[in-house]
Amino acid sequence: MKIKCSITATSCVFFAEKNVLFIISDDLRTTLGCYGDHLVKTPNIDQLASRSQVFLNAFAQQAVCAPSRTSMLTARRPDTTRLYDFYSYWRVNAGNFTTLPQYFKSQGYTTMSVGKVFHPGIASNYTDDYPYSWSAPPYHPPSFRYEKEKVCKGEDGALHANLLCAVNVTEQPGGILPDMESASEAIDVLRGWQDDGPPLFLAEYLSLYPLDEMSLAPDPDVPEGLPAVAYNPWMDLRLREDVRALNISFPYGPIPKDFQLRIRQHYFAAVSYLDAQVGRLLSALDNMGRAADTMVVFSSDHGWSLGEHGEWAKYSNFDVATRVPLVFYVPGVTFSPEWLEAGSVFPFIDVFGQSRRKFKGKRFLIGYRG
Ligand SMILES: [Ca+2]
Repeated sequence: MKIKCSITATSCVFFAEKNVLFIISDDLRTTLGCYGDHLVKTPNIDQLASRSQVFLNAFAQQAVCAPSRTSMLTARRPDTTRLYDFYSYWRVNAGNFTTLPQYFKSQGYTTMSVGKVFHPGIASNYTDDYPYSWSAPPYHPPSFRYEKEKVCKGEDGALHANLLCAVNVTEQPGGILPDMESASEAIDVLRGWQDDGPPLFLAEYLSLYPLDEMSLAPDPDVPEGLPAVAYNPWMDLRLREDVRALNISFPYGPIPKDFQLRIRQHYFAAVSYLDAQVGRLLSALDNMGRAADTMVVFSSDHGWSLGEHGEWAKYSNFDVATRVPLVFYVPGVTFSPEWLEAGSVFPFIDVFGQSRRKFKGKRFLIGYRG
């Protein structure tokens, strides 16, 4: 079987010389236990990292989804793909470049895409570059259509399009969320795993991060003398109803401190939720007996500022916005299932049921401090 699967926050590409499971998250900075973060709880990604080579200095070409993903998938910089925004397709606008999945496909692999691998829309010709890159039409989770809808229950009991949006999943349209649908589809592609699924209350993930334990970014102020061109005024946050209601001055803010703490809390909760989706996928892979013949790559399209330098979200060139996790699990190279005395390679770890733990790779010790 030649399968290739990626799951982004959450998407799936598969590639059996070795299968390749390529997981590319969205907007995920290196706020992960395996990158030395002491606060965030990411046991499943840390477990993967403990069996992998972890690259500590990986950076996106640009802290924007479409140029970063197009650059990585064509192995060309944005000044070659001529894409710095979301509004053109490289085969038309820059050159008929072969993509990474297209190369695998040309070598006889079946390549499949679940969720957001290419940036959707005109940047990938409204097809996610199918049929050039993929053996079957890419899967997009139906519930993604509600991304910008009013689905967040506010303190007034009404629904809003908020930034802070920890939801009860059963109350969401369709009773599901896009990452859950993508992870389930990816598992279906992997086949056969009886899946119990993660907890259904995203608000539960907030409980992992009590507000009184949150702190501001260590450098929360806009640097003195910062050239205006180096600053991005985080418009994607300002357009959200709850942020708009704060009437924050443009362009530098700042966001009130109590709201900053809540943004950080919600981001960490979202990272733990992502970790659960990655855990579901990896344990499904393992339960199928494919952990010994499948490479797993885990990365992100760019980072996300959480108040450092007075910045939020993506777009800027600060390292928190451009640095990404990059993890390669290569069976027989970074780890071999025979090295385990017993048990699974990727058992699912419930973040709610575990105390802090350390993972040690047999050959590649990672920088995790519990
Ligand atoms: Ca992104």
